[in-house]
Amino acid sequence: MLRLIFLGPPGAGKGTQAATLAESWKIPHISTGDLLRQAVAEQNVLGKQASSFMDKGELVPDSLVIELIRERLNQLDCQQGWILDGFPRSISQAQTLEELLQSIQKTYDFVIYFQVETEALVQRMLGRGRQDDNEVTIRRRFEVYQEQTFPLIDFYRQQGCLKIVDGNAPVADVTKTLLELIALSKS
Ligand code: B4P
Repeated sequence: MLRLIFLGPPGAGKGTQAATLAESWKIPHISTGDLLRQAVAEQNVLGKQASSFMDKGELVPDSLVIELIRERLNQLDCQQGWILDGFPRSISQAQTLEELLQSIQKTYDFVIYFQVETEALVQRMLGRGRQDDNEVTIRRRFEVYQEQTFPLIDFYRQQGCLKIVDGNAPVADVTKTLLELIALSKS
């Protein structure tokens, strides 16, 4: 059983690492970014509401994202754990998650904060070439991160569950560090 929250700036490697760890632990990788992009691709009601926020680099409104995550965490495959990638992204989302987990009598093992230098982040995202990876949107995503997501580092530090990982290292090295952290916490 493993429940993790991945926190970090845009392009920090949360999705990259979550995919690898989820596969080795056989647990779902729950990325709000991926779920939202899927809704946009399907052109469903949620996707139509979310796309304008995503294209501008803004956070999608809590009312939409929270419902999405509530439904996902209640699915059967989440019984054995999960990795939350990109949620929560604000103090209000973190508080909602605490309430949600309490209501289903679950908690998370710890929160991993991926620390990466800003210049490296910009280069990574420009190299990735997703629809929201243009320079204007990237700049706005960093501002939104500083304003709304960065305060979560203190929020989780105060709860004593924050682990900081150097996300500047090569992908395989970051994975190794994460696996060591998990092994240590389970020993
Ligand atoms: P996300 O999909 O979460 O996008 P991200 O933060 O840019 O991605 P991530 O950190 O996972 O980077 P990745 O591994 O791909 O969010 C997109 C948008 O969705 C948001 O702007 C927002 O609008 C909306 N949204 C999502 N969640 C929300 C929420 N909770 N509330 C409201 N709105 C929400 O890595 C990036 C690149 O770096 C890749 O190309 C990868 O190959 C490379 N890379 C990774 N690790 C590396 C390493 N160690 N070294 C070198 N390169 C590396």
